[in-house]
Amino acid sequence: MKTFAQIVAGTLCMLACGALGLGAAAYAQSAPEGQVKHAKLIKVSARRFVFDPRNIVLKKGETVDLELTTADVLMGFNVPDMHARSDIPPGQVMHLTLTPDKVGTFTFLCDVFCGSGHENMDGTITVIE
Ligand SMILES: [Cu+2]
Repeated sequence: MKTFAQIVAGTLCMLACGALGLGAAAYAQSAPEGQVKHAKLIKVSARRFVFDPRNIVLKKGETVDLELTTADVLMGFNVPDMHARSDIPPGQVMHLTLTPDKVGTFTFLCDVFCGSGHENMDGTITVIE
């Protein structure tokens, strides 16, 4: 039988886990190449200190597979509002699956320091209805 303390702890955990889920604007999943299928592919290439493309338009509820590569050094691709990120190691093709569930404009950025200019390495994801 559960003690009162165990029940309280379990309830608090459920509340905390629920709170973590709120505020995310997408379901996100990072996976090695070859594991993502049936999603629209969008190629995003990084190099010091830009992403190409810098503006990505997605449809709410439509799953996309972002194919991430870097032309030079290790980069990070991070969409804080969607709780989504992936490293982009040189010579590798990374995949980040997103299913946006909120309309709006969300910033993505490089979160691995890659030199002076790194601070300005960002772009936007615009989610439309
Ligand atoms: Cu960087």
